[in-house]
Amino acid sequence: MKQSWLLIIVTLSAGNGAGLLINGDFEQPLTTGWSQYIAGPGTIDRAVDYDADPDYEAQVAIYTKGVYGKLYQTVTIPTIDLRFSINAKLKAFVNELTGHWAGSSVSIAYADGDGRHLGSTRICARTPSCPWVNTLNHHLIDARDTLWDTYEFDVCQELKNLPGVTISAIKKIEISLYSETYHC
Ligand SMILES: [Ca+2]
Repeated sequence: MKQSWLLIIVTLSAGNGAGLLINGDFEQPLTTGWSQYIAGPGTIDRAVDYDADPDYEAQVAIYTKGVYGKLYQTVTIPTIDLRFSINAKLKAFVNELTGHWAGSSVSIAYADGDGRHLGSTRICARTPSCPWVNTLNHHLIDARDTLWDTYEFDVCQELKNLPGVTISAIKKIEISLYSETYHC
């Protein structure tokens, strides 16, 4: 079994259009701007042929049970007046539904000045038993399909979906590309 997500480009930009992420188009090695963690069998890499265009895409792919992988970057934000945009392909599969689940996501975590997560928006593909749910602090946006799609929103508008988050406390945003499986 394999589940994965792929990403062409991720941007987080201020009102003046200035980008806040380093290497959000993955044209430089993943060690530029990004950190990564993977527990168990899986792959975090970049390649030009995950999509037909000539540019690079990044991938996090997880192959077996009880594993997660994460490619992430944290930025200090000057304001929540930000525009978030990704072009991503999200997939999650399990071989057997009972007792097994998988989820793949691009997560935007809202954090305080010490990096503590206050809540998140998660654009995701998930199998039926995946425990990711909407709460006052977490908002899920289901992937439209398993094709390349663009997802974008204004952060200040999106925060209306997260009534549990104290907006004035948000000082940082962590963008992560995250896949997780359980007993697959
Ligand atoms: Ca490409």
